[in-house]
Amino acid sequence: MENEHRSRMSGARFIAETLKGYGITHIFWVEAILRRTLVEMEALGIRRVLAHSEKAAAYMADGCARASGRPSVCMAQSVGAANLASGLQDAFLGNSPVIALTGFKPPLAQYRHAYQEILHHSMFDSVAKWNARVDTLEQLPYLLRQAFREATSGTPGPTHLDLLGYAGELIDTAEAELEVIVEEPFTHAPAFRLEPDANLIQEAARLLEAAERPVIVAGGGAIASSAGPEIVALAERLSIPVATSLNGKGVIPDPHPLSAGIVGSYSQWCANRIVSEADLVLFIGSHTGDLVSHNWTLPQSGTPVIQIDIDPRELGRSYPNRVPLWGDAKVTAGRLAQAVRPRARGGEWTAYAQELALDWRSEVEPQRSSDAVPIRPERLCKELTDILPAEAILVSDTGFSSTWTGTMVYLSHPGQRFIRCAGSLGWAFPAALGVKCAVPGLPVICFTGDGGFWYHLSELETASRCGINVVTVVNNNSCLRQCWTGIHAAYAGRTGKWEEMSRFQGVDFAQIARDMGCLGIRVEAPGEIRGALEKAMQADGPVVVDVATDPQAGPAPPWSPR
Ligand SMILES: Cc1ncc(C[n+]2csc(CCOP(=O)(O)OP(=O)(O)O)c2C)c(N)n1
Repeated sequence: MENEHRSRMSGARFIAETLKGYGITHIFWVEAILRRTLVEMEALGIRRVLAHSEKAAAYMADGCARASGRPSVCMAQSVGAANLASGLQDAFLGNSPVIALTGFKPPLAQYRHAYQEILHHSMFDSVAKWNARVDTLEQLPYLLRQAFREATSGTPGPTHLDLLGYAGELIDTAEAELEVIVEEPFTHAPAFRLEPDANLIQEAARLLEAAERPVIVAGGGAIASSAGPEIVALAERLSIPVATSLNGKGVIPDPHPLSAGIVGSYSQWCANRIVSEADLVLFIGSHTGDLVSHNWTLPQSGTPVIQIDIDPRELGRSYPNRVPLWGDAKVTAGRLAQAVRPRARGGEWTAYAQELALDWRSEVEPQRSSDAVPIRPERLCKELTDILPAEAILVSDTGFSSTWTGTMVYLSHPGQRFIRCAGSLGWAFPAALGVKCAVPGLPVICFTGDGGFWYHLSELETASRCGINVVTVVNNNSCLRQCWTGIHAAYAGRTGKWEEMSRFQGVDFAQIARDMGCLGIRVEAPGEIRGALEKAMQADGPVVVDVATDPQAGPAPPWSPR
């Protein structure tokens, strides 16, 4: 940080060069924010993706970050800040390194009814790991680098910088002596691959060797750390079944004999049973929240637990740890795999776990191959499994969408990836656009219900305008199907217009897609799905495959030990 490395430059130039240096390739925003910076970005070759809402811009950045393993940036002006904050919720829940930039009016405008201005800063407290205000350009170099450090280190997550000026203009038009510094470790997440304590590795290895019914539960942290090969190696050395959370799907290929399936509330019953019967659980990169544990009933209380996490504050949060392993998932699973003495558990446990997984598959196969009209979502998932390219990324919305894709689409190639909404309905479509921006050469397929797709339909125009060629498959049952059970329970036998709480008018999304400049294909019979998907995968533009499915079809309720 010698003075001679500094030069006089505008905030705009500084921000654009710094983002470029950190590897930012795309910017997702809604006008009007940091206009001069956007001009500088164009000159530096950063792709500018103008979205139709701030929430969608945040989702795009989120998808881009999750797919690339690098920070991604979204921006909004002051009156759009609340919308942007609402969009950061999924990045926060999904541990995604999104950096959000907003503007705020100067102090003299505050507290006196300034046009379009509220105190929005604290809205980011709940959705950002770190939330700071930039009052002068001189602060910016420190705070911008801090935003990257905070986003990428430990458990990744969103950060927010609020810049002076409703559009941040008092920062980007200002000039100062500045130096562009890029700290390489924080250009990606994980920023550091922390080594675990060697003694604790030995302790964990002995416990794993001695257990009769061990199981691994791998979460999103395992995916973020690319720990799949090490986890599979460890599992194979000790013949340990591997269950995953939805976020962990893909850690082990679905057809692998040690794959136990998806555990939790949106799950396959085989995985829930295997985890409930385990005598030792190794959590790897899992937040052990209510979804993966089916409301903390899996594993059963009292089951010994070993946990690997990049953030020591997670070790034992919901399950006291027999051995806590603070470290990067990939490195730590690799160390464990080296430390254990191979044990072919040939015995009953592995065979039993395999049998349960196969039983689950046989049980759902009739639905997966069903020729029924209207189409069963399981059949749609089977067709997706069959056409999914070896390097494809499947992006799923929340609710039944993630249950259908998580449990009924089988990933058999190590290059196939699954990225799922952390909970905000409507996330998948804009997020998939961000994913595609991160990996333009790979096929990206979005799976959403119609309820989810309605949220951000306008981004079809963005996809078409910016040439973001995502294939969006709409499981169109003209209703919010997941809500039916709760709605019927609320009626508790009373008569009334329950449909008003969840039914939509039937709409042909393929037609809407065509009107927005995309290719639209409507599917109404099971036999048409395959051809439609193949055509979509070959298309030279964004595609919507609108599949009319059976509103009566819902996944089986989760298996519970209670
Ligand atoms: C922002 C937000 N609002 C509401 C919900 C609650 N919710 C979860 S799933 C769901 C219905 C989803 O409907 P659709 O996308 O059509 O899929 P389906 O259940 O019909 O398969 C709703 C309303 C949510 N998860 N997120």
